[in-house]
Amino acid sequence: MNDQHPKVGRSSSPEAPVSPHLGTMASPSLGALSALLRKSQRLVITSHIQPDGDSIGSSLALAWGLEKLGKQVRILHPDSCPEKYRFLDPHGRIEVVREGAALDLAGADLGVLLDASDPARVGKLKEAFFKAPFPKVCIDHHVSSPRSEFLLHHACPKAAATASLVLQVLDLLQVSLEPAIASALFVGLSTDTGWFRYSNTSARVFREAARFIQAGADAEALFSQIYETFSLARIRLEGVVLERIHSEFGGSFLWSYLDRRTIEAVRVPLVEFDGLIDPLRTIRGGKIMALFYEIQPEVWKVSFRSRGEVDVEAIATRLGGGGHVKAAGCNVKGTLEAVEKVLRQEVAKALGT
Ligand SMILES: [Mn+2]
Repeated sequence: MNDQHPKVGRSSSPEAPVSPHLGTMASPSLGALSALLRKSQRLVITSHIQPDGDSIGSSLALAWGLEKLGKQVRILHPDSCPEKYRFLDPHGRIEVVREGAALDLAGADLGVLLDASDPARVGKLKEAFFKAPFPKVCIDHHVSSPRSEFLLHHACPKAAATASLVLQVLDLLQVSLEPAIASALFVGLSTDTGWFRYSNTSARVFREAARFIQAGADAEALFSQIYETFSLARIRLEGVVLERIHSEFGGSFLWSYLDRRTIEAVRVPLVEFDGLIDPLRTIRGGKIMALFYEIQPEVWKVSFRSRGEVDVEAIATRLGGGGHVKAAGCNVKGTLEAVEKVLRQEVAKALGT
């Protein structure tokens, strides 16, 4: 699930001034980062576990852009690409690292982490990437404090997607958008904004989207690839989620669950669970939405969404997870009843009841 995605409220501060060349004015730190990218020759790009449209699109677009400048680029991801995004990478440029596999990264001269900053978020790549001798940079749009692991850490929570930041980098590097790059970035931007519906969908997002379309991204085809290619099993699983919706606190708290037995019976891989919570967000009166699914016996991954003022990040953080005000997640151990109980207490606090 895209729990780590900002679906933050619209910023009240004015947007950065628009420059005709760059589309948007890049920050000095992105300038320094781009200069470092330009100087480097052999780069390793990585991103977070449970890859989403933004991590995949941003990784591919940056790699292709850097290759246009004659650089050698490897993309290493800790988890495999969900089926719906495979079309973006027909030649298998993204290498998925196997557990315990030996990785020779000695020849690289720069590591780039995209769409995350916490080393724990790169899963099984953590050791290989962070212990490698090359300097590391980070390009991310999540709220985070500066981290010593990075020579340069560009965290821009105002950006709707990492794809927006990669666009700025490519502009600074004067890499022109070609259809494949534009499509990959369009996927990052469109999926992180819930196809231009979430509150992070700013005017700037539409300006960037317009550039991607202009450069050859086909919005209809991309939409169809991402949102209209579910397996029958995945849709049936959504049926189970819908059937099990519980409504509590006068309809303010809506939740559903998928237990181990159900998950094993349907044979839908966890990577395809993305979006299962979305229908809960569409119910009138809902303030906090939660979907819990049992990823291991008595270990539940809980995804939260909020509508209105409730901060679900605060709930997730108290339970050892994190995320954003409107989308967050955590893991909770115990029986379904125990998890429900914990959640109910937290929701009661958050709703002030
Ligand atoms: Mn993102």
